[in-house]
Amino acid sequence: MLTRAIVRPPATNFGEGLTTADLGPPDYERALAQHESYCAALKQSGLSVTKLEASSDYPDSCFVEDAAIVTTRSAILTRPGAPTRRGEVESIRKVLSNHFSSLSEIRSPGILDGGDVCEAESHYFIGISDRTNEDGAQQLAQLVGLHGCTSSFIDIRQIEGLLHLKSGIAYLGANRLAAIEALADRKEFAVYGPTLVDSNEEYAANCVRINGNVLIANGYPKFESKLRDLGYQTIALDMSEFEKMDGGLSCLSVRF
Ligand code: CIR
Repeated sequence: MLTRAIVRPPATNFGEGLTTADLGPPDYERALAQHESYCAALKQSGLSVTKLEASSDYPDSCFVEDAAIVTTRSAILTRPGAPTRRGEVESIRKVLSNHFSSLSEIRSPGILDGGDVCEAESHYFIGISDRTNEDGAQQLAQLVGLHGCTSSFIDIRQIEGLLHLKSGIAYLGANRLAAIEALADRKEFAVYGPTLVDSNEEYAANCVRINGNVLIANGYPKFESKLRDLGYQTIALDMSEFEKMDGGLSCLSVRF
C-alpha cells in the first residue's frame, strides 16, 4: 500500500527545460492546472502529498521521479543523466531525509534517471538509455540487491523517441505489465504476457498504478478500456503541457 507522494509544481520557466517533442511551447497556467488535477488524483488514490516549492533554477524539476528511487525498502538518490538536471537532487535529498534515516546514492561515473527504473515486486527493470548508463544501472542493482531484490537491464537506446524505459512500460501489479510494441517481445517481459499499448497510443504506456487506481493520460481510449477490462479503476488526466516537455505521468511524483 502506497501512502505518500512528493511532487513539485512547474516553475514559470518550465518551458526552458529539455525536450525533443515538436509540440510547441507549454502553456504555464494550463500546466499548473494539470499539475493540480494530478495532485488531486494522487490524494483520491489515498496518498498524502508533499508539495515542494517550484524551482526556476531547474526548469525540469517538476519531473521529480528522475531524482530518486524510493521503495518500501530504501531510498536512493540518483545522478540524473542530463547535466542541467543534476542539481535537482539536493532538494529531494532534503525532503527524503525527513522520511528515511539513511539515503544511498548513485555516484559518478554512473548516471541514472528514475524514469528508467521500473519496480515489479522484488525485481527491478533498469533501462539503459541516453540518461542511464551501465555503471549507474550496476550501482542500482547492487543497492537493491542488499534488500534481496533482483534486476535486469533493458537497453532502449535503439528505440527511437523513447526517453526512458517507463516511457514504454508500466508495472500494474499482480504480475501484469503494460508495454509498447517495441518492448513487448523482450524476453525479460515474457513471463508477464504484456498488455499491449497500441502504436497510436504509446504515450499512454507511462501510466501509474496507485493502490486500486491507475492514473492514465487522457485521450487514449483503447488502452484505458483495456485497463478497465482488467478490473482497474482508471483516472484519466490531461497531460498535454507536460507531454510538450517529454514528461509523462509517472515522472511528476515520487511515490512510496
Ligand atoms: C527531461 O528531458 O529530462 C524532461 N524534460 C522530461 C523528463 C521526464 N521524465 C520522465 O519521464 N521520467
